[in-house]
Amino acid sequence: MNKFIPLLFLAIILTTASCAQEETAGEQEFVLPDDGIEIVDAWARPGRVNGVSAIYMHVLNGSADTDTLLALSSPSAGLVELHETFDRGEGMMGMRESEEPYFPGKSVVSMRPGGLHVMLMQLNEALNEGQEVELNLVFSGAGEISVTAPVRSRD
Ligand SMILES: [Cu+2]
Repeated sequence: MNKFIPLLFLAIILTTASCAQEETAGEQEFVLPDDGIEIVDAWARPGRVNGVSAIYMHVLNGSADTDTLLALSSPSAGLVELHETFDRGEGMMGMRESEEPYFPGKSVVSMRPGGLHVMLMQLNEALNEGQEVELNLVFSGAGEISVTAPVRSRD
């Protein structure tokens, strides 16, 4: 019985350490817009024709209210979805369409590798490093926003 206690402590320490690291990596200061939504630092992963890519960004909602992402599209992809990453257990990660496309007022939602992302599927062109990909987002409050994301390998 006593053998399990140190193991439990170790598990807690490891969990705490990895959480702290994530927070440090996410320590970035943003200036929220006075109103509406602003998207900063958008970038896309490389992808092949008929393949997939992902776009990451920080979504800054300067309005007082939660905004909802209604639609996504890109001239480079046949299908675009907001995805979330989840733990499938046994060290496997999966992803699925987010059922909560909500962006709370006066806050920043960050899309990062291993987390929330915009998934580009059915690519109609190859996305190579140095190129750019266009993404259109439609929010219920902020309306339509277009961003241009440079394609780059994961850094
Ligand atoms: Cu995805």
